[in-house]
Amino acid sequence: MNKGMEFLVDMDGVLCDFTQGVLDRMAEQYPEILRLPYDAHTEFEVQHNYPEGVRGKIRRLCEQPGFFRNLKPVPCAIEGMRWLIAEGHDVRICTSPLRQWQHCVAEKYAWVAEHLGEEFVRNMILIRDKSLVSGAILIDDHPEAATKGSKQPEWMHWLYDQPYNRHVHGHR
Ligand code: T3P
Ligand code: MG
Repeated sequence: MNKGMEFLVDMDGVLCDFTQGVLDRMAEQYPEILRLPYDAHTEFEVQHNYPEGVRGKIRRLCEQPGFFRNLKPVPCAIEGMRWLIAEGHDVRICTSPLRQWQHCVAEKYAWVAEHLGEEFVRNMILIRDKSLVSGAILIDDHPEAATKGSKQPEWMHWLYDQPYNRHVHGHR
């Protein structure tokens, strides 16, 4: 019998450094926009940390080809995944594609193949409503991950620390 627990692990903001990916593209493409330090990003969507006039430009950076493919792993995240797997847990990735899915979907698969191995790609669930997925624990950086879906989720939300979720009650 499998002694492990069913873990669902989010990608952006947990395994892949989405915010830094946007900051790097801002530096290259819009050096005139003043970039905030990483920890000053207190709004979940990166563009909402910036003045209204530049939000559209910032939002579209993550729709560009190569954005998701080239995100850097969050420090220790890959090691953490390998540890959970080695401990005998049932580990799946549960990530939402952008509505602008054209590059994002295939690039998320390619990212996992590179960082966790081709075999692990079969453990990926791409879905916008994570409340529909079964599992014991969802590790996710979204402050409202447990309440924004259409159903009461089966899983417990473990909030992955990021500057934009430190206001959440019970955050440690
Ligand atoms: P994930 O479910 O892997 O966290 O919205 C689609 C994905 O993009 C979703 O991925 C969240 C992520 N995302 C951010 O993390 N920050 C943003 O500002 C935007 C626009 C998306
Ligand atoms: Mg996320």
